[in-house]
Amino acid sequence: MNKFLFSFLIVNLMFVFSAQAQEQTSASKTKKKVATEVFTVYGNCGMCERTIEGSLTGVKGIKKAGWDKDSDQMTVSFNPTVISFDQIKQRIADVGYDSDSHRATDEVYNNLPGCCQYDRPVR
Ligand SMILES: [Cu+2]
Repeated sequence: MNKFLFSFLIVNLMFVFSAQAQEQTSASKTKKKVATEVFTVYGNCGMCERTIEGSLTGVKGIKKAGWDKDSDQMTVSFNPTVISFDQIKQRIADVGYDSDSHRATDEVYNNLPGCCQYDRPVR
């Protein structure tokens, strides 16, 4: 096991324990809200997948984020009291990817690797 993987596992473990502790202390208050949205994000390949998902990795309020390159479908589970659906789509646009409602700037799009310059939706 390499060092990176090991520290990654430790961080995950700590997260699980702190999440459990948090759940116990807030159990009497309101239940944790998690929303899940499925929407289209335009892209091409596995590299796009890493960039798109990477834009939400480690972001506060994001529980799960996965993009499927065959269907262009993005599935995000998040806590809407921490991050909005709009902010999520904006983060994806900020790394170069158009969604059904948010568009990347031409500058960021043009800086994507050639293989990742997907056909943009007509606007
Ligand atoms: Cu790509």
